[in-house]
Amino acid sequence: MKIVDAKVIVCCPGRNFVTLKIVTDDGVTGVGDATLNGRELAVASYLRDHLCPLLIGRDPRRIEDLWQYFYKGAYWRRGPVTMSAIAAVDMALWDIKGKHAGMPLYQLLGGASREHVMVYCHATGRDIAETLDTFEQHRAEGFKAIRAQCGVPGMKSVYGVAKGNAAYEPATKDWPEEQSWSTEKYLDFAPKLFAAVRAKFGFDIHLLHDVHHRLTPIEAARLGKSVEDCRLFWIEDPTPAENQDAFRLIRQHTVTPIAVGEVFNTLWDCKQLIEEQLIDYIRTTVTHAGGITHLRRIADFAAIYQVRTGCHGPSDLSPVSMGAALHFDLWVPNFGLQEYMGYPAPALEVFPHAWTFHDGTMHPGEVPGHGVDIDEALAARYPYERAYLPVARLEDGTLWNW
Ligand code: GCO
Ligand code: MG
Repeated sequence: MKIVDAKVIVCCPGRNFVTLKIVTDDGVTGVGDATLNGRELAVASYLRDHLCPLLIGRDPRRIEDLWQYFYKGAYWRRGPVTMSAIAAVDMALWDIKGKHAGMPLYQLLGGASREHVMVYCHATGRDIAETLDTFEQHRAEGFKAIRAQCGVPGMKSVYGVAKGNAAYEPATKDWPEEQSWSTEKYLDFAPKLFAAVRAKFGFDIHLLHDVHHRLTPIEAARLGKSVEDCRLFWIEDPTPAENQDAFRLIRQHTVTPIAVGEVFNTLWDCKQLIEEQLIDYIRTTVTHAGGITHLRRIADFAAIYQVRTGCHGPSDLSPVSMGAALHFDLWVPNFGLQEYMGYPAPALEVFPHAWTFHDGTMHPGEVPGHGVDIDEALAARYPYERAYLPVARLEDGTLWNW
């Protein structure tokens, strides 16, 4: 059995996605997601110019060996571009293996550890009243876990809040949006949002929140401590995590659970966070952290320290990544929660998928492989459009963490 074709498809059905499609000599195909929001073409080139030529003629069944070949063989290890490209190859090969075996991916991993996968969605609003309204809508849709984000009085814009009535989409066409940030205003306001959610909905629903890297460790400690009564499921990315030591300080002060890792690419980015039990949930994804092959290693390592998974699942990872993630989630013993932000309607048409949503949970389906494909003819009708993530500045103009 041999790989006879490997092609990269870049399309924009509502937002940009990079997809790798691998074809074998017996006609079986597999697809993988390689989307890196705002830097899509860098991964497309890494795949087209460097990995795809090396795939031709290889045995697609040797997933582990090809992973090691591309990881160790590049000499230049890690990083989001490299690891997203390797992930796309890995995801496509697992898809092919499942199709050959006639089994859904979760069966190849070891079978289901649960009946279904609990997912969380986003409730956002310009003010508390609007956020409570969207929270209520999502609760009515069946969600058992909801993330709350809200505009902050005195700040023009803030992470996680959509403009107008559109669904939240951080990337803007042609040029990065400049947002402003005030830690003082945010820290004064955020506890009021969580208290309002608990006052209205009680404690019988999981409440989450994303700080999106904006605080220093001591500020994050203060936030976690001040909202303990609201019993959040997690606070996400309270401070940037390049310096893993920083989380020790947060841990000394608060028992609010912490989720980190959507920007991580390998186990090395979170080794200390996990080993020292400085976090509770690891958010690495199939796409950005080297595919099923590497994500499984991260999860197994995390399990030893009772850290659970909480995979990133934004609309800027393609439905292919979502499909693979749901198989992983159904299997992984130390599953915590899966993010499901949803997709623009055209994206769901371009990527036919087997997954289903019911009552706040998802299931990857029983189709062999990961159950997500790409309609290439339809994809061709949505050409790439350059887009960037925003940047954040403090009120005096200093560039801050977005
Ligand atoms: C999340 C994330 C996203 C990211 C986005 C960047 O928790 O879902 O923080 O909103 O900002 O995926 O591409
Ligand atoms: Mg996040």
